[in-house]
Amino acid sequence: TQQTIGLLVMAYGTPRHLSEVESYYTHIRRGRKPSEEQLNDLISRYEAIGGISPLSKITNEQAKKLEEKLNERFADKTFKMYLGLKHIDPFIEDAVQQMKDDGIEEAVSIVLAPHYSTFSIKSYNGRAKEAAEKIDGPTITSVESWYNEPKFIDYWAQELQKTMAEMSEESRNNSCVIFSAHSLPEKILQDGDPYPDQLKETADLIAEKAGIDTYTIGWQSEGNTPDPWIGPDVQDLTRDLYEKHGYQAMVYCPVGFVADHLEVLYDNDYECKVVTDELGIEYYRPEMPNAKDDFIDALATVVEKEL
Ligand code: FEC
Repeated sequence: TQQTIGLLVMAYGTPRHLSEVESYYTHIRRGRKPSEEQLNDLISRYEAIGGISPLSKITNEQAKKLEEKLNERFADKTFKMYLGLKHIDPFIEDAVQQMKDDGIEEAVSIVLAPHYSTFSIKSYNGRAKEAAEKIDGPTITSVESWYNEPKFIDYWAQELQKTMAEMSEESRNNSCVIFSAHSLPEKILQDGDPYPDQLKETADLIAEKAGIDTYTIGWQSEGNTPDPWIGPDVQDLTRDLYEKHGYQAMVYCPVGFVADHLEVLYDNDYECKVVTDELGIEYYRPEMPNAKDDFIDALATVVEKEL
């Protein structure tokens, strides 16, 4: 008989309607309600990208296609996908419960974010395992990171080359690529968190593959808290690079994310563009992986290697 394996796909989650923004934001803030001002600020950012984030639809599509791709690859196994979100339903714990209810004994999990950090991947995987232990649920094998998967590197190298090909020769010769990920509080660095090194390695691999010499890494979307966050922030970095080198074009590659969502559509496409417009230089941002076949193929390869 065919073995059925649970495929637990975990992702950040996003409100599906503006009415869900408050509970979502409260969950991100670990139960503390945002102030009226903070809430309105977040709502206005969602409104600025068209009313609500496309992330929910994209995450569902990515997860569904990954399940299909794995089922095509393995003749002797059946993968059944369960979506588990960090900050909105279906929560990670709901997905684990559903696997148990469906009689799943073995599962493999992957987070739709490439780089490992104690603040991100560790918390997703920890919640999944804890939930499974509590209910004597499935045994879960977790992918810890996939920031250097060659097919993932190829995806970005190709998109970056496409973007470079759209530029005039003069702009191309006067451009700088900024590879970025979500910033995290600086305190993670004290315990040797691998997050910044992994971002650097992703950047080096993509740049090498794409034949890019002028690039750097930066951090974006930092939270609204009093602690210091890892920098340089991409907006400050843009100004700095322009002042020092006079680049005529900036190419933003938010490789710490995998979809079009608020942190890319607003923090890059609006906020970084405000800076490039002010400096009178060109703004470029290659297409995000979303549910494109090459990217899903990369994720399937990552899961396959874990089995
Ligand atoms: O709705 C959308 O389209 C965007 C969804 C979204 C993604 C995302 C990814 C990451 N975050 C990470 C860490 C933090 C930390 C804080 C934090 C705050 C927010 C807020 C919103 C939000 N994040 Fe997020 N993040 C997304 C959305 N994030 C909204 C709250 C308002 C704001 O600060 O802008 C700070 C929490 C605190 O207050 O203590 C830390 C990391 C990632 C990338 C990895 C992953 O996807 O898990 C890390 C997508």
